[in-house]
Amino acid sequence: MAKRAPDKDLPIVIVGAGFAGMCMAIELQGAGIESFVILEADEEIGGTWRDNTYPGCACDIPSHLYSYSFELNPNWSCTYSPQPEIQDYLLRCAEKYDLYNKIRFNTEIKEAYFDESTHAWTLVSNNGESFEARAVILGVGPLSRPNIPDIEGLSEFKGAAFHSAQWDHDVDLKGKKVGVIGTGASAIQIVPAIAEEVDQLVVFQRTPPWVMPRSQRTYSELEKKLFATIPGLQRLYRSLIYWRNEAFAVGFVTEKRIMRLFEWMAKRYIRSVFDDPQMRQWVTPDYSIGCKRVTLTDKYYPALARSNVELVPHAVERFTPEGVVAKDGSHRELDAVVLATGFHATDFLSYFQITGRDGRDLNQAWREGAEAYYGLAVSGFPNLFMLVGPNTGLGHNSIVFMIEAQVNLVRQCIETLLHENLPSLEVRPAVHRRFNETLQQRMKDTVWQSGCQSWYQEDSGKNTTLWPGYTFEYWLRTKRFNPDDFRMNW
Ligand code: N01
Repeated sequence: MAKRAPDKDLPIVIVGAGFAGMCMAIELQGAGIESFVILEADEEIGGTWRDNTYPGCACDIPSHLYSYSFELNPNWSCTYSPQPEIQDYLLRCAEKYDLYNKIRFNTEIKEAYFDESTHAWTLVSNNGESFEARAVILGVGPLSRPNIPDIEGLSEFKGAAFHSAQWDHDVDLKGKKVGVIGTGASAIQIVPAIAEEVDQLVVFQRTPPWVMPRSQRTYSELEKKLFATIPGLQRLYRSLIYWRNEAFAVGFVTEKRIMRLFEWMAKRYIRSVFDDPQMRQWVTPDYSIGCKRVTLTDKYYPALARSNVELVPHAVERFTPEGVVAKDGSHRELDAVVLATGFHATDFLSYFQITGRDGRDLNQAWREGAEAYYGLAVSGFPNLFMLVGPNTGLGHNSIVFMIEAQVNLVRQCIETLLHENLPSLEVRPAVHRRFNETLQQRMKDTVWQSGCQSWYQEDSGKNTTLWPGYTFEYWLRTKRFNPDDFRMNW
Protein backbone atom coordinates (compact mmCIF):
# COMPACT_ATOMS: atom_id res chain seq x y z
CA MET A 1 0.00 0.00 0.00
CA ALA A 2 1.31 3.45 -0.91
CA LYS A 3 2.38 5.51 2.05
CA ARG A 4 0.81 8.89 2.62
CA ALA A 5 2.36 11.96 4.17
CA PRO A 6 1.81 12.05 7.91
CA ASP A 7 -1.33 13.85 9.00
CA LYS A 8 0.00 16.80 10.97
CA ASP A 9 -3.34 17.37 12.62
CA LEU A 10 -3.57 14.02 14.33
CA PRO A 11 -3.22 14.50 18.05
CA ILE A 12 -0.66 13.02 20.35
CA VAL A 13 -2.35 10.68 22.77
CA ILE A 14 -1.19 10.23 26.36
CA VAL A 15 -2.73 7.22 28.09
CA GLY A 16 -3.12 7.64 31.85
CA ALA A 17 -3.38 10.72 34.06
CA GLY A 18 -1.19 9.75 36.98
CA PHE A 19 2.15 11.27 37.98
CA ALA A 20 3.70 10.18 34.65
CA GLY A 21 0.95 11.07 32.17
CA MET A 22 0.41 14.45 33.79
CA CYS A 23 4.12 15.17 33.76
CA MET A 24 4.24 14.34 30.04
CA ALA A 25 1.35 16.69 29.34
CA ILE A 26 2.98 19.54 31.27
CA GLU A 27 6.28 18.91 29.47
CA LEU A 28 4.57 19.10 26.05
CA GLN A 29 2.75 22.26 27.05
CA GLY A 30 6.04 23.78 28.16
CA ALA A 31 7.42 23.10 24.69
CA GLY A 32 4.43 24.79 23.08
CA ILE A 33 2.89 21.50 21.95
CA GLU A 34 -0.82 21.65 22.71
CA SER A 35 -2.06 19.06 20.24
CA PHE A 36 -2.45 16.25 22.74
CA VAL A 37 -5.24 14.52 24.57
CA ILE A 38 -5.02 12.42 27.72
CA LEU A 39 -7.16 9.29 27.85
CA GLU A 40 -7.84 8.19 31.42
CA ALA A 41 -9.60 4.96 32.38
CA ASP A 42 -10.94 6.31 35.66
CA GLU A 43 -13.12 9.32 36.44
CA GLU A 44 -10.37 11.24 38.23
CA ILE A 45 -6.63 11.86 37.84
CA GLY A 46 -3.97 10.50 40.21
CA GLY A 47 -3.27 6.90 39.16
CA THR A 48 -1.82 4.90 42.00
CA TRP A 49 -2.33 7.81 44.43
CA ARG A 50 -6.02 7.87 43.57
CA ASP A 51 -6.45 4.10 43.80
CA ASN A 52 -4.54 3.29 46.98
CA THR A 53 -6.70 4.63 49.80
CA TYR A 54 -5.97 1.96 52.39
CA PRO A 55 -5.52 3.06 56.02
CA GLY A 56 -1.97 4.26 56.60
CA CYS A 57 -1.21 4.72 52.90
CA ALA A 58 1.74 7.07 52.54
CA CYS A 59 4.81 7.52 50.42
CA ASP A 60 8.03 5.90 51.56
CA ILE A 61 10.10 8.48 49.68
CA PRO A 62 10.16 11.96 51.30
CA SER A 63 7.57 14.24 49.71
CA HIS A 64 9.99 17.11 49.14
CA LEU A 65 11.62 14.76 46.63
CA TYR A 66 8.58 12.72 45.61
CA SER A 67 7.02 15.66 43.75
CA TYR A 68 7.67 17.50 40.50
CA SER A 69 10.88 19.54 40.42
CA PHE A 70 8.98 22.33 38.64
CA GLU A 71 6.19 22.37 41.22
CA LEU A 72 7.75 22.38 44.65
CA ASN A 73 5.36 22.39 47.58
CA PRO A 74 6.65 24.13 50.72
CA ASN A 75 3.60 22.98 52.66
CA TRP A 76 4.12 19.22 52.92
CA SER A 77 2.87 18.38 56.41
CA CYS A 78 5.51 15.79 57.21
CA THR A 79 8.52 13.95 55.79
CA TYR A 80 6.51 11.08 54.29
CA SER A 81 3.14 12.49 53.30
CA PRO A 82 -0.05 10.48 53.51
CA GLN A 83 -1.91 9.50 50.35
CA PRO A 84 -4.65 12.19 50.56
CA GLU A 85 -2.00 14.93 50.65
CA ILE A 86 -0.21 13.53 47.60
CA GLN A 87 -3.48 13.15 45.71
CA ASP A 88 -4.38 16.76 46.65
CA TYR A 89 -1.01 17.87 45.29
CA LEU A 90 -1.73 16.11 41.98
CA LEU A 91 -5.25 17.61 41.81
CA ARG A 92 -3.76 21.07 42.33
CA CYS A 93 -1.22 20.44 39.57
CA ALA A 94 -3.98 19.31 37.20
CA GLU A 95 -5.88 22.53 37.90
CA LYS A 96 -2.86 24.80 37.70
CA TYR A 97 -1.66 23.38 34.38
CA ASP A 98 -5.19 23.33 33.00
CA LEU A 99 -5.06 19.61 32.31
CA TYR A 100 -8.76 18.89 32.87
CA ASN A 101 -9.52 20.42 29.47
CA LYS A 102 -7.23 17.89 27.89
CA ILE A 103 -8.46 14.74 29.63
CA ARG A 104 -11.09 12.28 28.42
CA PHE A 105 -12.15 10.39 31.55
CA ASN A 106 -13.71 6.92 31.71
CA THR A 107 -11.82 5.96 28.58
CA GLU A 108 -9.85 2.78 29.04
CA ILE A 109 -7.64 1.86 26.10
CA LYS A 110 -7.58 -1.84 25.34
CA GLU A 111 -5.97 -1.99 21.94
CA ALA A 112 -3.61 0.05 19.78
CA TYR A 113 -2.35 -0.64 16.28
CA PHE A 114 -0.02 1.16 13.91
CA ASP A 115 -0.96 1.71 10.28
CA GLU A 116 2.16 1.97 8.15
CA SER A 117 0.35 3.50 5.21
CA THR A 118 -0.87 6.46 7.25
CA HIS A 119 1.87 6.37 9.92
CA ALA A 120 -0.87 6.68 12.49
CA TRP A 121 -1.83 4.79 15.61
CA THR A 122 -5.42 3.81 16.24
CA LEU A 123 -6.43 3.27 19.84
CA VAL A 124 -9.59 1.44 20.78
CA SER A 125 -11.30 1.94 24.12
CA ASN A 126 -13.33 -0.48 26.21
CA ASN A 127 -16.55 1.10 24.98
CA GLY A 128 -15.58 0.67 21.36
CA GLU A 129 -14.55 4.26 20.65
CA SER A 130 -11.46 4.70 18.52
CA PHE A 131 -8.89 7.49 18.48
CA GLU A 132 -6.25 8.25 15.86
CA ALA A 133 -2.87 9.50 16.98
CA ARG A 134 0.41 10.66 15.50
CA ALA A 135 2.22 9.42 18.53
CA VAL A 136 1.19 7.55 21.65
CA ILE A 137 2.68 7.85 25.12
CA LEU A 138 1.66 5.20 27.63
CA GLY A 139 1.77 6.45 31.21
CA VAL A 140 -0.09 3.56 32.77
CA GLY A 141 2.42 2.54 35.44
CA PRO A 142 3.60 -0.96 36.38
CA LEU A 143 1.86 -1.02 39.78
CA SER A 144 -1.67 -0.37 38.61
CA ARG A 145 -3.07 -3.90 38.32
CA PRO A 146 -3.64 -5.66 41.64
CA ASN A 147 -2.37 -9.20 42.01
CA ILE A 148 -5.31 -11.18 43.38
CA PRO A 149 -3.74 -14.55 44.13
CA ASP A 150 -5.55 -17.64 43.00
CA ILE A 151 -5.97 -19.11 46.49
CA GLU A 152 -8.31 -22.08 46.79
CA GLY A 153 -11.66 -21.27 48.41
CA LEU A 154 -11.34 -17.46 48.15
CA SER A 155 -14.71 -17.14 46.42
CA GLU A 156 -16.42 -19.21 49.15
CA PHE A 157 -15.11 -17.06 52.00
CA LYS A 158 -18.19 -15.61 53.77
CA GLY A 159 -16.44 -12.51 55.12
CA ALA A 160 -15.23 -9.46 53.22
CA ALA A 161 -12.07 -9.88 51.15
CA PHE A 162 -10.47 -7.13 49.11
CA HIS A 163 -7.10 -6.07 47.71
CA SER A 164 -5.12 -3.30 49.40
CA ALA A 165 -5.41 -1.13 46.27
CA GLN A 166 -9.20 -1.66 46.14
CA TRP A 167 -9.96 -0.93 49.79
CA ASP A 168 -13.62 -1.40 50.61
CA HIS A 169 -14.41 1.58 52.84
CA ASP A 170 -17.94 0.27 53.41
CA VAL A 171 -16.52 -2.57 55.50
CA ASP A 172 -16.15 -1.51 59.12
CA LEU A 173 -13.22 -3.41 60.60
CA LYS A 174 -13.82 -2.10 64.13
CA GLY A 175 -14.01 -4.96 66.60
CA LYS A 176 -13.59 -7.60 63.86
CA LYS A 177 -11.19 -10.49 63.36
CA VAL A 178 -9.13 -9.41 60.38
CA GLY A 179 -6.46 -11.19 58.36
CA VAL A 180 -3.78 -9.50 56.25
CA ILE A 181 -2.10 -11.62 53.60
CA GLY A 182 1.30 -10.32 52.57
CA THR A 183 4.02 -8.34 54.30
CA GLY A 184 5.23 -5.96 51.58
CA ALA A 185 5.29 -2.15 51.45
CA SER A 186 1.47 -1.90 51.56
CA ALA A 187 0.93 -4.41 54.39
CA ILE A 188 3.48 -2.80 56.69
CA GLN A 189 1.49 0.43 56.44
CA ILE A 190 -1.93 -1.23 56.80
CA VAL A 191 -1.13 -3.42 59.82
CA PRO A 192 -0.26 -0.59 62.26
CA ALA A 193 -3.08 1.58 60.88
CA ILE A 194 -5.81 -0.96 61.73
CA ALA A 195 -4.26 -2.88 64.63
CA GLU A 196 -5.80 -0.68 67.31
CA GLU A 197 -9.37 -0.71 66.06
CA VAL A 198 -9.76 -4.39 65.18
CA ASP A 199 -10.43 -7.07 67.76
CA GLN A 200 -7.80 -9.46 66.41
CA LEU A 201 -5.37 -9.09 63.55
CA VAL A 202 -3.67 -12.06 61.92
CA VAL A 203 -0.75 -11.33 59.60
CA PHE A 204 0.13 -14.10 57.15
CA GLN A 205 3.77 -13.81 56.22
CA ARG A 206 5.18 -15.88 53.37
CA THR A 207 8.52 -14.08 53.37
CA PRO A 208 9.59 -11.51 55.97
CA PRO A 209 10.55 -8.09 54.60
CA TRP A 210 13.61 -6.18 55.75
CA VAL A 211 12.33 -3.26 57.81
CA MET A 212 14.16 -0.04 58.60
CA PRO A 213 12.84 2.80 60.78
CA ARG A 214 11.32 5.62 58.75
CA SER A 215 11.80 8.56 61.15
CA GLN A 216 8.62 10.36 60.20
CA ARG A 217 8.61 14.01 61.27
CA THR A 218 6.03 16.79 61.09
CA TYR A 219 7.25 20.08 59.59
CA SER A 220 6.69 23.11 61.82
CA GLU A 221 4.91 26.20 60.52
CA LEU A 222 8.24 28.02 60.71
CA GLU A 223 9.93 25.42 58.48
CA LYS A 224 7.14 25.68 55.92
CA LYS A 225 7.46 29.46 55.95
CA LEU A 226 11.21 29.26 55.46
CA PHE A 227 10.76 26.82 52.56
CA ALA A 228 8.26 29.22 50.98
CA THR A 229 10.25 32.40 51.44
CA ILE A 230 13.98 31.69 51.35
CA PRO A 231 15.02 31.30 47.72
CA GLY A 232 16.75 28.01 47.04
CA LEU A 233 16.23 26.55 50.51
CA GLN A 234 13.66 23.98 49.48
CA ARG A 235 15.66 23.02 46.42
CA LEU A 236 18.75 22.55 48.59
CA TYR A 237 16.75 20.38 51.00
CA ARG A 238 15.40 18.36 48.08
CA SER A 239 18.94 17.84 46.76
CA LEU A 240 20.11 16.61 50.15
CA ILE A 241 17.29 14.06 50.26
CA TYR A 242 18.07 13.03 46.68
CA TRP A 243 21.76 12.41 47.35
CA ARG A 244 21.08 10.64 50.65
CA ASN A 245 18.73 8.23 48.86
CA GLU A 246 21.06 7.90 45.90
CA ALA A 247 23.82 6.79 48.24
CA PHE A 248 21.89 3.54 48.77
CA ALA A 249 22.51 2.68 45.14
CA VAL A 250 26.21 2.26 45.98
CA GLY A 251 25.27 -0.79 48.03
CA PHE A 252 22.56 -1.98 45.63
CA VAL A 253 24.54 -1.86 42.40
CA THR A 254 28.23 -1.35 43.09
CA GLU A 255 29.45 -2.58 46.43
CA LYS A 256 27.02 -5.12 47.87
CA ARG A 257 29.16 -5.57 50.99
CA ILE A 258 27.89 -2.17 52.17
CA MET A 259 24.48 -3.80 52.58
CA ARG A 260 25.85 -5.77 55.54
CA LEU A 261 25.93 -2.55 57.50
CA PHE A 262 22.23 -2.01 56.77
CA GLU A 263 21.50 -5.62 57.67
CA TRP A 264 23.25 -5.11 60.99
CA MET A 265 21.17 -1.96 61.62
CA ALA A 266 17.93 -3.75 60.68
CA LYS A 267 18.74 -6.69 62.98
CA ARG A 268 19.54 -4.30 65.80
CA TYR A 269 16.15 -2.69 65.21
CA ILE A 270 14.48 -6.13 65.44
CA ARG A 271 16.21 -6.80 68.77
CA SER A 272 15.16 -3.40 70.08
CA VAL A 273 11.46 -4.16 69.51
CA PHE A 274 11.08 -7.89 70.16
CA ASP A 275 12.26 -9.68 73.31
CA ASP A 276 10.86 -13.02 72.15
CA PRO A 277 13.58 -15.02 70.31
CA GLN A 278 10.87 -16.80 68.29
CA MET A 279 9.47 -13.51 66.97
CA ARG A 280 12.96 -12.23 66.26
CA GLN A 281 13.61 -15.31 64.19
CA TRP A 282 10.30 -15.14 62.34
CA VAL A 283 10.72 -11.52 61.25
CA THR A 284 14.37 -11.86 60.23
CA PRO A 285 14.75 -12.40 56.47
CA ASP A 286 17.24 -14.96 55.12
CA TYR A 287 18.12 -12.97 51.97
CA SER A 288 20.29 -9.88 51.47
CA ILE A 289 18.74 -6.61 52.49
CA GLY A 290 17.66 -4.68 49.38
CA CYS A 291 17.01 -7.82 47.32
CA LYS A 292 13.30 -7.18 47.84
CA ARG A 293 12.18 -3.62 48.44
CA VAL A 294 13.28 -2.45 51.90
CA THR A 295 10.22 -1.35 53.83
CA LEU A 296 10.43 1.84 55.87
CA THR A 297 8.27 2.09 58.96
CA ASP A 298 8.52 2.85 62.66
CA LYS A 299 5.14 1.33 63.36
CA TYR A 300 5.04 -2.16 61.86
CA TYR A 301 7.14 -4.09 64.39
CA PRO A 302 5.49 -2.37 67.39
CA ALA A 303 2.11 -3.31 65.86
CA LEU A 304 3.21 -6.96 65.50
CA ALA A 305 4.22 -6.89 69.15
CA ARG A 306 0.67 -5.95 70.26
CA SER A 307 -1.32 -8.55 72.19
CA ASN A 308 -4.21 -8.54 69.66
CA VAL A 309 -1.87 -9.09 66.68
CA GLU A 310 -0.61 -12.52 65.64
CA LEU A 311 2.10 -13.18 63.08
CA VAL A 312 1.63 -16.45 61.21
CA PRO A 313 5.00 -17.16 59.61
CA HIS A 314 3.51 -19.22 56.80
CA ALA A 315 1.97 -18.69 53.41
CA VAL A 316 -1.73 -19.27 52.95
CA GLU A 317 -2.90 -22.74 51.97
CA ARG A 318 -6.57 -22.04 51.33
CA PHE A 319 -9.66 -20.17 52.41
CA THR A 320 -12.58 -21.83 54.16
CA PRO A 321 -16.02 -20.15 54.36
CA GLU A 322 -15.06 -19.05 57.90
CA GLY A 323 -11.43 -18.11 57.55
CA VAL A 324 -7.97 -19.01 56.34
CA VAL A 325 -5.82 -22.13 56.60
CA ALA A 326 -2.08 -21.47 56.72
CA LYS A 327 0.51 -23.75 55.12
CA ASP A 328 1.18 -25.36 58.50
CA GLY A 329 -2.45 -26.58 58.50
CA SER A 330 -3.67 -24.24 61.25
CA HIS A 331 -6.99 -22.44 60.75
CA ARG A 332 -7.90 -18.88 61.77
CA GLU A 333 -11.52 -17.74 61.86
CA LEU A 334 -11.80 -14.31 60.27
CA ASP A 335 -14.47 -11.72 59.48
CA ALA A 336 -12.45 -9.93 56.80
CA VAL A 337 -9.25 -10.47 54.84
CA VAL A 338 -7.03 -7.85 53.21
CA LEU A 339 -5.05 -9.10 50.24
CA ALA A 340 -1.90 -6.98 50.45
CA THR A 341 -0.47 -9.19 47.74
CA GLY A 342 1.08 -6.65 45.40
CA PHE A 343 0.70 -6.00 41.70
CA HIS A 344 1.30 -7.55 38.30
CA ALA A 345 4.49 -5.53 38.02
CA THR A 346 6.37 -7.53 35.39
CA ASP A 347 3.36 -7.94 33.09
CA PHE A 348 3.68 -4.30 32.01
CA LEU A 349 1.35 -3.90 29.04
CA SER A 350 0.18 -7.51 28.73
CA TYR A 351 -3.45 -6.45 29.15
CA PHE A 352 -3.14 -4.22 26.05
CA GLN A 353 -3.21 -5.56 22.54
CA ILE A 354 -0.48 -3.46 20.90
CA THR A 355 0.38 -4.10 17.27
CA GLY A 356 3.28 -2.26 15.72
CA ARG A 357 5.06 -2.25 12.38
CA ASP A 358 4.65 -5.39 10.20
CA GLY A 359 1.93 -6.68 12.53
CA ARG A 360 4.34 -7.11 15.47
CA ASP A 361 2.62 -7.95 18.69
CA LEU A 362 4.17 -6.32 21.76
CA ASN A 363 3.32 -9.22 24.06
CA GLN A 364 4.94 -11.60 21.61
CA ALA A 365 8.02 -9.34 21.36
CA TRP A 366 8.16 -9.42 25.17
CA ARG A 367 7.50 -13.15 25.59
CA GLU A 368 10.84 -13.60 27.37
CA GLY A 369 10.36 -10.48 29.46
CA ALA A 370 9.66 -6.85 28.71
CA GLU A 371 12.51 -4.72 27.43
CA ALA A 372 12.84 -1.29 25.90
CA TYR A 373 15.33 1.45 25.11
CA TYR A 374 15.70 3.36 28.39
CA GLY A 375 12.32 1.90 29.26
CA LEU A 376 10.56 4.18 26.83
CA ALA A 377 10.76 2.96 23.22
CA VAL A 378 10.64 -0.48 21.61
CA SER A 379 12.04 -1.42 18.25
CA GLY A 380 9.24 -2.31 15.82
CA PHE A 381 6.79 0.10 17.47
CA PRO A 382 7.23 3.50 15.78
CA ASN A 383 6.01 6.66 17.49
CA LEU A 384 5.09 4.70 20.61
CA PHE A 385 6.61 5.72 23.91
CA MET A 386 6.12 4.58 27.46
CA LEU A 387 6.78 6.05 30.88
CA VAL A 388 8.03 3.97 33.82
CA GLY A 389 8.45 1.18 31.29
CA PRO A 390 10.76 -1.84 31.60
CA ASN A 391 13.82 -1.47 33.80
CA THR A 392 13.16 2.07 34.92
CA GLY A 393 11.71 1.35 38.36
CA LEU A 394 13.72 2.06 41.48
CA GLY A 395 14.39 0.40 44.79
CA HIS A 396 15.94 3.43 46.44
CA ASN A 397 14.93 6.81 45.06
CA SER A 398 12.04 8.87 43.70
CA ILE A 399 10.33 7.56 40.60
CA VAL A 400 9.26 11.14 39.86
CA PHE A 401 12.91 11.90 39.11
CA MET A 402 12.94 9.09 36.53
CA ILE A 403 9.61 10.23 35.07
CA GLU A 404 10.98 13.74 34.54
CA ALA A 405 14.05 12.34 32.77
CA GLN A 406 11.79 10.23 30.56
CA VAL A 407 9.35 12.97 29.59
CA ASN A 408 12.33 15.14 28.65
CA LEU A 409 13.55 12.54 26.14
CA VAL A 410 10.07 11.66 24.86
CA ARG A 411 9.37 15.37 24.33
CA GLN A 412 12.53 15.61 22.22
CA CYS A 413 11.41 12.60 20.16
CA ILE A 414 7.99 14.21 19.62
CA GLU A 415 9.59 17.54 18.68
CA THR A 416 11.79 15.77 16.13
CA LEU A 417 8.73 14.02 14.73
CA LEU A 418 6.71 17.22 14.48
CA HIS A 419 9.31 19.78 13.51
CA GLU A 420 10.88 17.63 10.82
CA ASN A 421 7.46 16.31 9.80
CA LEU A 422 8.72 12.75 9.97
CA PRO A 423 6.19 9.99 9.40
CA SER A 424 7.79 7.90 12.07
CA LEU A 425 10.61 7.53 14.49
CA GLU A 426 11.67 4.18 15.88
CA VAL A 427 14.57 2.97 17.97
CA ARG A 428 17.04 0.94 15.86
CA PRO A 429 16.90 -2.83 16.53
CA ALA A 430 20.66 -3.09 17.09
CA VAL A 431 20.63 -0.17 19.55
CA HIS A 432 17.68 -1.72 21.37
CA ARG A 433 19.39 -5.11 21.57
CA ARG A 434 22.78 -3.77 22.69
CA PHE A 435 21.16 -1.56 25.31
CA ASN A 436 19.32 -4.48 26.88
CA GLU A 437 22.25 -6.89 26.71
CA THR A 438 24.40 -4.40 28.58
CA LEU A 439 21.62 -3.67 31.04
CA GLN A 440 21.04 -7.35 31.89
CA GLN A 441 24.78 -7.95 32.16
CA ARG A 442 25.00 -5.16 34.67
CA MET A 443 21.92 -6.40 36.50
CA LYS A 444 23.68 -9.68 37.32
CA ASP A 445 25.89 -7.98 39.88
CA THR A 446 23.16 -6.09 41.69
CA VAL A 447 21.65 -6.96 45.06
CA TRP A 448 18.28 -7.58 43.34
CA GLN A 449 19.74 -10.69 41.68
CA SER A 450 21.37 -12.00 44.85
CA GLY A 451 19.02 -14.93 45.34
CA CYS A 452 15.60 -13.83 46.57
CA GLN A 453 12.35 -13.96 44.61
CA SER A 454 10.69 -10.59 44.19
CA TRP A 455 8.15 -8.72 42.10
CA TYR A 456 11.11 -7.11 40.37
CA GLN A 457 11.65 -10.35 38.46
CA GLU A 458 9.94 -12.58 35.93
CA ASP A 459 9.38 -16.21 36.99
CA SER A 460 12.57 -16.95 35.03
CA GLY A 461 14.49 -14.65 37.35
CA LYS A 462 15.03 -11.97 34.71
CA ASN A 463 14.73 -8.54 36.25
CA THR A 464 12.56 -6.43 33.94
CA THR A 465 11.51 -3.72 36.36
CA LEU A 466 14.53 -1.97 37.87
CA TRP A 467 17.14 0.41 36.56
CA PRO A 468 20.44 -1.27 37.46
CA GLY A 469 22.37 1.88 38.17
CA TYR A 470 22.34 5.39 39.53
CA THR A 471 19.44 7.68 38.72
CA PHE A 472 21.74 10.59 37.86
CA GLU A 473 23.35 8.32 35.31
CA TYR A 474 19.95 7.60 33.74
CA TRP A 475 19.24 11.34 33.73
CA LEU A 476 22.57 12.13 32.04
CA ARG A 477 22.14 9.40 29.44
CA THR A 478 18.61 10.46 28.52
CA LYS A 479 19.25 14.19 28.62
CA ARG A 480 19.77 14.62 24.87
CA PHE A 481 17.98 12.87 22.04
CA ASN A 482 20.54 10.91 20.04
CA PRO A 483 19.40 10.78 16.40
CA ASP A 484 21.82 7.90 15.73
CA ASP A 485 19.78 5.66 18.02
CA PHE A 486 16.62 6.09 15.96
CA ARG A 487 15.44 5.17 12.52
CA MET A 488 13.64 8.12 11.04
CA ASN A 489 11.39 7.25 8.15
CA TRP A 490 10.53 9.71 5.46
O1 N01 B 1 3.26 -5.57 47.23
P1 N01 B 1 4.55 -6.52 47.39
P2 N01 B 1 2.93 -4.21 47.97
N1 N01 B 1 0.20 -15.98 49.29
O2 N01 B 1 4.63 -7.26 46.10
C1 N01 B 1 2.76 -11.61 49.49
C2 N01 B 1 4.89 0.20 46.00
N2 N01 B 1 4.36 0.77 47.20
O3 N01 B 1 1.58 -3.76 47.50
O4 N01 B 1 7.37 -11.78 49.59
C3 N01 B 1 0.79 -15.37 50.32
O5 N01 B 1 5.72 -5.78 47.85
C4 N01 B 1 4.20 -11.44 49.14
O6 N01 B 1 4.97 -12.49 49.70
P3 N01 B 1 6.45 -12.86 49.09
C5 N01 B 1 6.33 -0.19 46.28
O7 N01 B 1 7.11 -0.01 45.14
C6 N01 B 1 4.88 1.95 47.56
O8 N01 B 1 3.14 -4.32 49.39
O9 N01 B 1 6.28 -12.83 47.58
N3 N01 B 1 1.43 -14.22 50.22
C7 N01 B 1 4.49 -10.08 49.79
O10 N01 B 1 4.72 -10.20 51.16
C8 N01 B 1 6.15 -1.63 46.62
O11 N01 B 1 7.32 -2.36 46.53
C9 N01 B 1 4.46 2.52 48.69
O12 N01 B 1 6.73 -14.20 49.61
C10 N01 B 1 1.48 -13.64 49.02
C11 N01 B 1 3.16 -9.35 49.57
O13 N01 B 1 2.17 -10.34 49.37
C12 N01 B 1 5.07 -2.01 45.64
O14 N01 B 1 4.16 -0.93 45.66
C13 N01 B 1 3.52 1.91 49.51
C14 N01 B 1 0.88 -14.22 47.89
C15 N01 B 1 3.18 -8.47 48.35
O15 N01 B 1 4.11 -7.48 48.56
C16 N01 B 1 4.29 -3.23 45.99
O16 N01 B 1 4.02 -3.25 47.39
C17 N01 B 1 3.02 0.69 49.12
C18 N01 B 1 0.22 -15.45 48.07
N4 N01 B 1 -0.35 -16.09 47.04
C19 N01 B 1 3.42 0.13 47.96
N5 N01 B 1 1.11 -13.41 46.83
C20 N01 B 1 5.07 3.81 49.01
O17 N01 B 1 5.15 4.17 50.14
C21 N01 B 1 1.83 -12.37 47.29
N6 N01 B 1 2.05 -12.52 48.60
C22 N01 B 1 5.60 4.65 47.90
